Amino acid sequence: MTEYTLYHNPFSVHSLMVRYTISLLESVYGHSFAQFNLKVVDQSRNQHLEECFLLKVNPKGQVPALTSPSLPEPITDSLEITTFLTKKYPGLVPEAHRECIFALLTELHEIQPFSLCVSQTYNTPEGVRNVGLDFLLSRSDISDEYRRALQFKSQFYDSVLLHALDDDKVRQVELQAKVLFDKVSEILSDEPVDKDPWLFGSSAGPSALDGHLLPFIVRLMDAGRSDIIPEKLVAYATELSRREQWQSVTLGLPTMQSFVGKDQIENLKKVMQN
Ligand SMILES: N[C@@H](CCC(=O)N[C@@H](CS)C(=O)NCC(=O)O)C(=O)O
Repeated sequence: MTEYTLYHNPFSVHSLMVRYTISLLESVYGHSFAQFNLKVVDQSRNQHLEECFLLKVNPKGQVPALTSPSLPEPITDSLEITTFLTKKYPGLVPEAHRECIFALLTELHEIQPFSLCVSQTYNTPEGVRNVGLDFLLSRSDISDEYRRALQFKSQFYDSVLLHALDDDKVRQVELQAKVLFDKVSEILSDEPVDKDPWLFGSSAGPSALDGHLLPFIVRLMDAGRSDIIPEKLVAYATELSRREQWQSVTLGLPTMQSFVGKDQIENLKKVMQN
């Protein structure tokens, strides 16, 4: 059986997208289709900025990342991880919906969830500074190789997150999310939601789009942004998030660290790695 290591964080929406997709794959293929060892990267302790993580796992300093002796190099993006998994295990991409699934997944991943889920209080006139990164870069006792890795990460951070909370960016991301939700609402099957409410209907079963969309919607709901989610999709997410496949990923806890107690977080970190 192929063994993989998934670097993740229990409160990272992109990590949840991959973990929920794996959980759906397990429900299609049974637990023995591949082995995923989980490693928690505690971003609140800057573990994503550690030398060995940046040099050996993901130079972008983000989760999720998938490694395996069977891979030539780590896969460092949630959509790329899912695309790789569905090539090997195509059960979540029914042929009839393939094109639609990948088109909407691509659109979903053009949306920056940070802009919708993080409080404006983190913004400053210069943007959202990454204090941990600035501190590490100010140290004089680090290797040249590590400094170069931190500089790369810093440029990457500035290009994706520094201005993520600027007003115009937030408005743009809200609009992107609404446009996507309208498209998804149109394809969402009209079967009663308490049947299996998968996007393409209960007979098509779970798709990779369900795998990424549910964590995104649940995160927005947790962040108090239900105002931009159509009621039909709130009902879809509420129903799916009660089910075993989601509960086994989140252990029934909210997707935002600020809503979870310190003890629960320590416990989560122990349970969510093997
Ligand atoms: N495009 C990437 C985005 C990954 C991402 O933004 N990860 C966040 C957590 S959800 C992260 O690690 N942020 C820390 C940082 O960028 O410094 C993906 O889809 O995997």
